[in-house]
Amino acid sequence: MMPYGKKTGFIVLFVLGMTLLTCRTQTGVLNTVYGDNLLQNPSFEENGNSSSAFWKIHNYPGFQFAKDAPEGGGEWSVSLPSSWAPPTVYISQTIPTPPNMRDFQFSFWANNQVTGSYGKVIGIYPDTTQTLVEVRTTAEEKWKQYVRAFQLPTPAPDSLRVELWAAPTEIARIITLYDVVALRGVE
Ligand SMILES: [Ca+2]
Repeated sequence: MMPYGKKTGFIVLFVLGMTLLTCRTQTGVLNTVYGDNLLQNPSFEENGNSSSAFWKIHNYPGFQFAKDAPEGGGEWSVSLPSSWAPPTVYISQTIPTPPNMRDFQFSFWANNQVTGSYGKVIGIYPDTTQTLVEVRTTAEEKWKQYVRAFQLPTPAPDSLRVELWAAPTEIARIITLYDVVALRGVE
């Protein structure tokens, strides 16, 4: 019969081994499918308060938030009003292009009353810019997630700018809510 100490040691080692195996599998899934979100403040909030940190607001002095968010999006979202065509109101965040990354996934949640608001990723070169992906939303009047994959052109741009635009419309007081914006490298 196996001595008590040796048996306990075997069980401890077995459990430890299984735990390590499980952790490695979970990490492997995270690493091989999608990397971490490259954007800062993707949910427009910090410690339960709304926040525009890391985002640049264009042509909208009365920047607002809505206490409305999709599942997993905390409490707040950003609220952009419609403007007459061509649209002028948008927010953006620019990041340096990560080295050795070519394939990306761009995703966001939107809740809007009219079709036409859109998110896009722009590649920025020293003397020009290029739209890499543009995702138009549909009129849902409820939260919907939009996901799109794209690949960097060659040569790769110096930086990437994520833009979220309000819809162009003549109807007053139409707003688009955005939340949980993500730009991830696909490995
Ligand atoms: Ca949020």
